[in-house]
Amino acid sequence: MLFALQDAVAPEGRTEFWTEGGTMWLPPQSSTTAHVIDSAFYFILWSSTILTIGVAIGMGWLAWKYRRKSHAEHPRPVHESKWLEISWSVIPTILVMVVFFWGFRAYVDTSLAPSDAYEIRVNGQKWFWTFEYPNGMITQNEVVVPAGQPIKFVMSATDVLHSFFVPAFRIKHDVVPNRYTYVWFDAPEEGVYQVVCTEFCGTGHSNMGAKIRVVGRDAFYEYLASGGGGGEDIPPAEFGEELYTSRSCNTCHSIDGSSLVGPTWQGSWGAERPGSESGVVDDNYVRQSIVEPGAYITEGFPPSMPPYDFLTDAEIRGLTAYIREINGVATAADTSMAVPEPGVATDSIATDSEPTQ
Ligand code: HEC
Ligand SMILES: [Cu+2]
Repeated sequence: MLFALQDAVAPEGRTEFWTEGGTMWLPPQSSTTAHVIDSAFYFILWSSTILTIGVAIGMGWLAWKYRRKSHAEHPRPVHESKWLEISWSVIPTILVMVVFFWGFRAYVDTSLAPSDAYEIRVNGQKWFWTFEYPNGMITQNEVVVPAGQPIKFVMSATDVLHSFFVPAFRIKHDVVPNRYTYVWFDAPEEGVYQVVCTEFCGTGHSNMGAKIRVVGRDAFYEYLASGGGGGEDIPPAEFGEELYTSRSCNTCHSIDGSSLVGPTWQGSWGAERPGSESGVVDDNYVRQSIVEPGAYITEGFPPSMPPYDFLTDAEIRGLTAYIREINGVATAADTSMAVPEPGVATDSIATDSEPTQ
């Protein structure tokens, strides 16, 4: 059973998860509010540790001291001790009040986003995360944000309950269909931070991760202006291979012949699709399947593919080239640079010749 569950996720499409740095207990504190959460955690951890050890030692000592020493011995009745009773009521009350105010402060700090926070919409779906910027740009499983700027995520889900957790930022919140929930953070350091889904949401749950890339302000605006695109400097089929994971096609389409939520791409090129406009899997069929999946439903599969109408032409071209490549029918244009660098002859890229300079 366990193996069957693992097999349901294409192995080549597995998300890498990692943590770096931090202490034995916790990952590094990479947001401005992380230390409030940690200090409350450490206070509870150490006061519980001290109390537990104290109670255990006291218990052992009393058990030893008041053990029955002979059969003739009769225990004397114990009378109340006011001081003892007051202290075991008052000390724990003080402790829990400290924990309450400490925790409340951490809660308020992490729940109320500053009013100048930059808003990004987040959508959770089996089994990937989609991010939408204020300018309409959409990315999957990766979101780029500026360092030193409060960022507010307005989150919702398409299908079932998910939970958005960024360990290094100490933020975590349920992501629910038909309702908005929020998290915010301010990450002062540039770097890459792991997001995990921490609510069991189906077979692909353990593979439902995303990365938050915190970059400098200039790099961020450059990224926004570029539309998050890329793909200009690699062959289309290679770009398509990247998109296969970064756009989460891999959560539903395998390339090894196994059926996931959607049909496998292995052997699909040129396959007959009776009733569709072109009748076979070709350029137009793939484009329509991506942009308007509801227009034709492949027999035997649910109509559960989300429309990817926000992909650029270059991205659709890349994905189509990639599908051709894994079917062994890639064209020369699929596997070579579409736009040669200025001043470089195309065949010097195609062959392995030494750079002439
Ligand atoms: C949530 C699951 C899901 C995701 C994510 C998904 N698809 Fe699909 N896809 C499906 C399902 C289910 C079908 C079959 C039903 C249909 O035709 O809409 C399908 C059908 C297709 C087909 C037609 C396949 C055939 O053999 O007839 C293509 C091509 C396709 N998807 C491409 C993509 C691309 C490219 C991506 C990523 C950008 C993607 N899909 C992401 C679920 C998904
Ligand atoms: Cu999930």
